[in-house]
Amino acid sequence: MALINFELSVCALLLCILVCANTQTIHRRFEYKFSFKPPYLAQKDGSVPFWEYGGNAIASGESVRLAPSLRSQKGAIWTKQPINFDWWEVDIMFKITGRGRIGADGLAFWYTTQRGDYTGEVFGSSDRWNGLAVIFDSFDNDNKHNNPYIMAVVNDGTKIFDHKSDGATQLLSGCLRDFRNKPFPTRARIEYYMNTLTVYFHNGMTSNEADYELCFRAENVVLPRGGHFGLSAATGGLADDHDVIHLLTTSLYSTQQQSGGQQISSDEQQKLSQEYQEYQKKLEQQKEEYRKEHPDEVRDKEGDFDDWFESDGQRELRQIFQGQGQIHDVLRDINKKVDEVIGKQMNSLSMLTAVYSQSQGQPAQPVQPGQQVQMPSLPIGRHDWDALVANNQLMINTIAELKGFIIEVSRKSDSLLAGAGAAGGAAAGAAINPQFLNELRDSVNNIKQTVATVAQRMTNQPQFVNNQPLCPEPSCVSFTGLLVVVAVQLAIMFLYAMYKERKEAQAKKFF
Ligand SMILES: [Ca+2]
Ligand SMILES: [Ca+2]
Repeated sequence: MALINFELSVCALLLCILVCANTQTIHRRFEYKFSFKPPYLAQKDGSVPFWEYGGNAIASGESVRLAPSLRSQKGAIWTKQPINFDWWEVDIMFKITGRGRIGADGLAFWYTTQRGDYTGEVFGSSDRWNGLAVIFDSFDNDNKHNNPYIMAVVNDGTKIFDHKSDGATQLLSGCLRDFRNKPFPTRARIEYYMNTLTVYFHNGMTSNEADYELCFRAENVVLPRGGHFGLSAATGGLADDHDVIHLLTTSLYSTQQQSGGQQISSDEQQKLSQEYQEYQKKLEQQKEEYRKEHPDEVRDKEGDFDDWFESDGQRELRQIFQGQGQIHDVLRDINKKVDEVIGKQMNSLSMLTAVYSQSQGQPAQPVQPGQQVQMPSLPIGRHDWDALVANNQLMINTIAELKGFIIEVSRKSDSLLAGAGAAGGAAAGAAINPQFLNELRDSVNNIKQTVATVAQRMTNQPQFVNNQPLCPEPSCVSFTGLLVVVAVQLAIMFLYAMYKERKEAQAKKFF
């Protein structure tokens, strides 16, 4: 079996060389010596092939826990060998989880000339590193509410990382992304190709491979050659679990590199294809022998071709996932639109607040910077204002008239009472003549008419201006006036009844 495997890999390599020599695209090669992934990430003795780890890091078959959710933990994992290619792409799948609303400290990906110390000060690795750090900083040290943050920091081995400012002055570039407590593992793809560093981030809200988003791209990044890859994490007073599920490295080669570095002459090409043919013949022979020796196993192996075709269940599952992906896209669009609507509503609200403050005679609330609020024209127009003033004048005049009548009525009732009190008997009866009675009746009628006119005028006037009820001071006073008038009217009726009663008594005396 081992021989067949070896033959296969040699053939694959030869094929690759032949094919790649003629292609124009970027050549990619998976670097298994600089990668780890489940299952069997760690072997039975706990070691991870081609990697070494230390500090508080623990490796299992499924993941590497760089730092557990305990206070002041530090751990890291590093490649044993330095890399032997210039350009690369590293895909990291990780989970940072914790019970707290805030976590600490974070996780870092390294590409450095030397492996870091497991007791280092920067997210579980050494300070003054030479190379690149891509840091996933959970904790907001400078309290600027800008964490969790993803950033790249390039160091030449002299700089000390400034934790107090979360590296704000030292970072090459970065993006604000939440990577804690996500339903699916979060992922980062770090690409260094032709001195351009690009970081993509997958926020772990779906398991869809296509959901990577650009975090940042930085050009003219010069990193030292032949560095080590590493991952580290640390906790502080607050703590998260920092688990890395996989790290997959792919080396990248440009077409020029390929044609320049591995130029194959036509003779060599012929020779290689001859070798390839021979290997293939050998392989076929060996396969044939193997089939003769193990007829049962061979049938099983050939059955593996079924794996290339999907079953109904698999197809259904794939369709469900695709559907979910589409739903996710639609939701993202809706989310964007809802944000727009909320923005517009906020704008309207601030405008309304400004108008209300103005109508209350208070200065408008300060508008937040960047928020454009267009002030509308005055809510009460000149026309409304004129109507209001005219109405007030009318009220004042009516009240003056009413006052006059009330004084007159009061004077006459006073004289009536005085006459009745002083003379008495027949003398009192003589003092009250029918003319006076008529005058009294006219006065009462006048008051009634005036009150009716006022009531009519008030109903004819607009009650509301721009939805605000009109209740200026004079109109409120007129209501009190109305009450007074009613009271006076009652008094007059009472007096008249008294007067009538006396007259009747006098008449009885005469007869
Ligand atoms: Ca921090
Ligand atoms: Ca911060």
